[in-house]
Amino acid sequence: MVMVVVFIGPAGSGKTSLVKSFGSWIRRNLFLRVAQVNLDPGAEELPYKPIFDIRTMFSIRDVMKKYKLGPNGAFIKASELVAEQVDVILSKEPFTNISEWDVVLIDTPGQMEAFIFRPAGNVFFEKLSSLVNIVGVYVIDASAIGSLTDAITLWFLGLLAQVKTGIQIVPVVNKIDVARNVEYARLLIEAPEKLMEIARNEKQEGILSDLAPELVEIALKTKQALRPVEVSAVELKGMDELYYLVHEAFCTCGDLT
Ligand SMILES: Nc1nc2c(ncn2[C@@H]2O[C@H](COP(=O)(O)OP(=O)(O)OP(=O)(O)O)[C@@H](O)[C@H]2O)c(=O)[nH]1
Ligand SMILES: [Mg+2]
Repeated sequence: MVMVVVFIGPAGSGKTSLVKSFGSWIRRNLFLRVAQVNLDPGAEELPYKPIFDIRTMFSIRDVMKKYKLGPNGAFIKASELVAEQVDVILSKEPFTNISEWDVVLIDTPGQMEAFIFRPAGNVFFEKLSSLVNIVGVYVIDASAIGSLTDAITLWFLGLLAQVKTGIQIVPVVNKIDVARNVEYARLLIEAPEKLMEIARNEKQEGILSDLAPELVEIALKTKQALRPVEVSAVELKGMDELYYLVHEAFCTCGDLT
């Protein structure tokens, strides 16, 4: 059965780098057939050769020109175009010959507020998951976690992406080679409620410590049994761990701890 993996995450977290590195690693080590897909109309240069590239339909520059929009407006418009043309996208390879692939890796724009959190964002995920099983990988940038607030914000963003897309999402910590606070990055995945406890005990992070009890409750209610997977797309670290995590996520009986 084909594994379709959608990489989502904030701007610059390493989605494109991971689609490239993870794809190459799977080909080289597992000898599987990997198709890479680019759904980011704002991408300039891609480090991999996509089987489908949204820029063959429109790029952000095209959208800015045609609709006289700035870059942010163009990303919102582009997400609407993806929704309108989802059937056209799914009528192209690798979606039309999906059974010929073992793994399909989908790269998405970093503008999560345009691609995921707008109404049009659901259309693509709903349509794709009605055709094949998909798993989302939420890419967390380890170099972006300095403070407790950074970690809690990224935890929340992942939770919201899960709620909005309705697909199963597994988190991965990328850029472990340049991590600023590995401990917070691990807790964010393994035991987010402990981050909120720290906020309460330290009483340093203003409103966070006031909200800590409620945040602990949400963290416990939404907690998945997940092991923290730490990777580096640049140094090709942790690719085997990522593969096993994604593979297990496809099996509903998988134990992700
Ligand atoms: N040190 C380090 N840098 C990384 C890693 N992964 C990505 N980068 C760098 O982070 C920057 C952004 O990487 P991209 O792969 O373009 O990130 P993205 O999430 O696709 O970015 P957008 O599509 O713009 O949202 C690039 O300079 C990458 O070289 C990593 O594991 N370690
Ligand atoms: Mg990218």
